[in-house]
Amino acid sequence: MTDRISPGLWRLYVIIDPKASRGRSDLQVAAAAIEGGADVLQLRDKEASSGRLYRVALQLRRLTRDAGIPFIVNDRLDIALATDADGVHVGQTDLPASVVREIMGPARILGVSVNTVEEAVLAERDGADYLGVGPVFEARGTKPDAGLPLGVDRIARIRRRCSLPIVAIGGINAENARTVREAGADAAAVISAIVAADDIAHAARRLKHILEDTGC
Ligand code: TZP
Ligand code: MG
Repeated sequence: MTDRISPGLWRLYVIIDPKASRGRSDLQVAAAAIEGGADVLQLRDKEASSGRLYRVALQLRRLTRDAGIPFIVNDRLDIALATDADGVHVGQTDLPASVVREIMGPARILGVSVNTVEEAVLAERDGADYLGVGPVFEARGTKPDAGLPLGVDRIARIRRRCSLPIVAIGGINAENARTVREAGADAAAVISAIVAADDIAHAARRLKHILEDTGC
């Protein structure tokens, strides 16, 4: 694991998803995102074989360790443990958060996707370290099964009921990033606005400034 800042201090959470990366390698995209100021990196690949996912995760593990930022694996606790990732991120249809916490112990980071206040309260009880809240805006281009946008009001409602750090996700870009911070999110998780950009490092840097400047 990496010496790490706590999730509440994250601002820019970059998700590496090869389906959105326009043919560039996961390693190349990750390196550029880190150059642009990513505070944490997640690997999300819904199609790779376990073997391929493991190899890519190992590469990103080395890269993030050298950069001194946390590395999170989406969905797959086995890959997270096998590569000594800092944590894992699960959704409502993945392995239950309480089970993930029990298997992986207290030291690694557990992120849980929630859509409602009720799910947020349960995730907190089950041992989550942060909540992924979304889709805040339209995100079906990147996540076909994402529901309708929740809007920033949902962030504010969850903020009032839970003390865990909130990572907003879904359709976040340089135009709307400020609004998620103003609604109470600590960080924004971004796929396409960064990994599909012509200049990934520049896109990351721009978003990072916006998220930091909000000063909430
Ligand atoms: N979970 C909710 S929306 C989403 C995920 C993984 C996709 C976010 O991708 P983008 O391209 O930043 O909208
Ligand atoms: Mg999942």
